[in-house]
Amino acid sequence: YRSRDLGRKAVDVDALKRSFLEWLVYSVGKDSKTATRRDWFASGALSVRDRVVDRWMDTTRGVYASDAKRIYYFSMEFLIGRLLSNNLANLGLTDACREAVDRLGLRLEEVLEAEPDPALGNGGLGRLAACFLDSMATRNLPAYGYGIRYEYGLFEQRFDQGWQVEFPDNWLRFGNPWEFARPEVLYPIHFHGRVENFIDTKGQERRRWVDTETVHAMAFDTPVVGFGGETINTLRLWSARATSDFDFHHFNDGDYMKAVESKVLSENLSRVLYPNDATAVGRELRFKQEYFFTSASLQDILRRYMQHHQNFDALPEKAAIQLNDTHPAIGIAELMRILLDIHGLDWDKAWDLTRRTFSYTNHTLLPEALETWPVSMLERVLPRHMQIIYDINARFLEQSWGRYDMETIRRLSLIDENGERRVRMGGLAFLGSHKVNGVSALHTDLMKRTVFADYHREFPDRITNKTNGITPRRWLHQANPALSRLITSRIGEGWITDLEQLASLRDRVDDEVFVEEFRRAKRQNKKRLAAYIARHLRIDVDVDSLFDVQVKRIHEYKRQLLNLLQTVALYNQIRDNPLGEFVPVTKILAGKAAPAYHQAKLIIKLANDIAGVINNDPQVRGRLKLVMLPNYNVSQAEIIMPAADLSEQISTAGMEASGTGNMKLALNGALTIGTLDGANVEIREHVGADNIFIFGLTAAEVQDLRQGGAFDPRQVVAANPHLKRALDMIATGAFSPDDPGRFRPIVDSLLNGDHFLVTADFEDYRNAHAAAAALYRTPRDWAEKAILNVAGMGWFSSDRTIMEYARDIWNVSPVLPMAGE
Ligand code: DL6
Repeated sequence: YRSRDLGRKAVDVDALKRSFLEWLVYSVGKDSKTATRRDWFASGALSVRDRVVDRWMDTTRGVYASDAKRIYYFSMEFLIGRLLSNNLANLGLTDACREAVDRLGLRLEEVLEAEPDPALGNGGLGRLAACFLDSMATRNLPAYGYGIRYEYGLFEQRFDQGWQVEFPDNWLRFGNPWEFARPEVLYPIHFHGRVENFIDTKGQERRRWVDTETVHAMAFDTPVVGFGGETINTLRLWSARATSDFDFHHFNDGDYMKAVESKVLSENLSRVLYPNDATAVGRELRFKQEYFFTSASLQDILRRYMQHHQNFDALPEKAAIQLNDTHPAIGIAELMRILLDIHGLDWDKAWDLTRRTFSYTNHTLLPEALETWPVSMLERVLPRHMQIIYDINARFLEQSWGRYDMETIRRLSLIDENGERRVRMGGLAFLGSHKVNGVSALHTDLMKRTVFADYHREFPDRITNKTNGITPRRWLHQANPALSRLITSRIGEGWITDLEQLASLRDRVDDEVFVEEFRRAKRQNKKRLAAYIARHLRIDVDVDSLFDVQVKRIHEYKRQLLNLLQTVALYNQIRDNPLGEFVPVTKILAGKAAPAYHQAKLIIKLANDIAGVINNDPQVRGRLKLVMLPNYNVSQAEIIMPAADLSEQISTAGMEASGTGNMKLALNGALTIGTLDGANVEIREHVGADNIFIFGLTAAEVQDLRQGGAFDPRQVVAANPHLKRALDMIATGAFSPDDPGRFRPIVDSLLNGDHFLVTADFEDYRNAHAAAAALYRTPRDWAEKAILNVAGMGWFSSDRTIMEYARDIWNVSPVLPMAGE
């Protein structure tokens, strides 16, 4: 197999330029005089797509020929980010394309920035899925991503007088040059109806789901380009289409409007991504979305499997289905239904095949995020699946009678009987999977000891840890060209696909030239971010100040509030000591709040109000700035991560399952200030305890403090003058003179209980900040630790994570593409 060329299409500068022009004229329908940047992006994307297709087919051919076991990654979210820059980088075509674009009189950056950022995810879970796609393709694993082609992605966030306002993200408005529509790949998805019992020809009692309402799922395929362009996998997203018979009787009745209305309603299934992160949604449409894409994907998988097989015996040897959280967990009941009702397998056989095929990743322990669905809704929307869930439950609990007390059995049951009866999707995912994994060592340990303790006792080998990772292609090679070039100049480019090679940078900390160049790269990235901030917010920030970054969803457990309180305390210190020598600090925050999460939105307003006061206070004289950037997304993250000096990972210990922003920042040479939570624990092990600022309560201490009942935030506040003053200012309107009581709910939440223990960790956090500032005074020492962070982060490549999944959960091996004739 020829690994360096990209198929039949030439990749030299002239050919690329010709291709750009051809697409522009004959497909976009413009000439170069009238073309907009968006037009150039479209023709560029189509030109690059051309250079992917031959390889894509080679990949498919290789997998078909070997009938290898495939990975199917089921996820409600794929937060893939822009593709043109990523695909160019992975194909090694960035320089040629830059030159071609240059000859057309354009700048490559302008073309890249014209691409809408596909926001088909909320945050960590969706971005992890995207990093995994990149790693699976790069490691030649035969893998498909399956999800939903939302017409509207995550909302666009703007600030109106400091308040978050949401705008629809109509990302497909100008078309999507990357996708291939597959109108022929169409599956019926059924809802509602009723279940009939009947006796089949063999005299067996069987069930049949009838009188359903049907929607079609139509496939759209996006090629997933592995690094080097050797393997090109597929992301298959489903779009809802009304079936032609859907509105048939309305048409017949002459009710045209009603017919159109029902068509529109049925197509709502793939209309919009629910903008919730770490909270279960609880809406029927959401549940239907979950079933919609899971059922379509299973039908697709079984169709593919049946091309090579006469029965289902080998299914678990040919298909590994990974459930990205419980969102697709209804797939377990769906596969059971298909095997039992359509193919007539007996229960034990069907259950054995199902369990060996599925595995499940848990991403959160937050009780509000654990999905449960009302039994009454399931009975109405998927009556046959509800029966199957009852059967799974009955067979499982049968083994528990006599061995456990009633309380334990109640906890083990798939049906939560407290109040309205509800199906526990975590339980279903656990029972229907052969492996269940957490996403960091601490998280997995807590899974065993808390939410899944009862199941873990029953199935002690099922839970396994797979600490998250990030793709070095997007998050270092592509996002940070300055540092990438420096690294490659010293150790070669092997690190791009073998990130552990970064370890050899440890030997460079005494190499003054290297250290100097490292600092220069960071400064260049800080300049780029400063320009971005100036462009978007008209705030000038000092490039030599300490860039202190907290970027992630706004959530009380992530404790942006702790950061803001420390900011106010620092502000007070500066004002109290007008002649004091302070390390200049630029605090940079970004993140979206779920539209119905009022406290989180109030925190955004507080950040903006504090920024308004601090940034305009002449007493501060540029020693402290606070920047809250609107509309945090993957593209913005690519500018922020390389520019950070300090990475804020300050969640209440035990609450952040893993975090992956923590990895992106450390890999780009930021020092972490953080709690011993999620993957921070492992980051400390890898970068060394001397190179990270750890503070605060541990997960065990958090648990003790909460259970002890003696924690009194008012006492803590009263005893800490810095904290008290900051809180008083917020409470009395120092930052909101137009509405002094605005932030009362925030202050009250801290004084009355402080569930997230912000006050408990405040002083330790402030001291950790003082230590960071002290270190920053000696740039050489800071740089050394930053280099040691980069050098220590190799293990956090998603290539490592994905190969662990492949070995321990999926039992899947790499497959090489096969060249066609
Ligand atoms: O595993 C990916 C990511 C973790 O890094 C975060 O710590 C965790 O909060 C996040 N979870 C979600 C929402 N979960 N649900 N359901 O995004 O997963």
